[in-house]
Amino acid sequence: MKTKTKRVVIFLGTFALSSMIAGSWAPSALAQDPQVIDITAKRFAFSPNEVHLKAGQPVTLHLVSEDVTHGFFSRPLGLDETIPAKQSVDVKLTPRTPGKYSIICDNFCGSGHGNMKMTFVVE
Ligand SMILES: [Cu+2]
Repeated sequence: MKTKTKRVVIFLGTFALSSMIAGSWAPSALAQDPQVIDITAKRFAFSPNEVHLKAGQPVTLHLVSEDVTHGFFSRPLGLDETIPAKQSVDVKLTPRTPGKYSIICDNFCGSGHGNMKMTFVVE
C-alpha cells in the first residue's frame, strides 16, 4: 500500500515537471525557429494559392516545382526567385508592411503562364 502511494506521487511529480518543462521551453523554441511554408509550383498554379503571414515574423519559403522551371516574383516583397524544374529552393522572407501582395511566375512555362499567380496576405 505504501509503495503504491509512493509510485503515484512520483508519477504525478514527473508529470508536473514535464508539463513545466514543456510549458516553459516549447513556446520559446517555436518562436526561434522560422516557420516553414511549403509552396508547390505546377503548370499553371501555385499551391496553396493564398498564404497568410505576420508582419515582422521571419518565414522560410520552401518552393518546389513539380514539372518545369517556374519563377516566383514580387517586386514589393523583394522576391525574384527561379524554381528549377523538379527541384526546390528555400527562400527566407520577413514581410514588413501589412497588405496584399501578388506573386507571379515570371518564367514562361506554357500557354497558361500569364495566369499563374498567388497572394501573400501580410497581417
Ligand atoms: Cu510560368
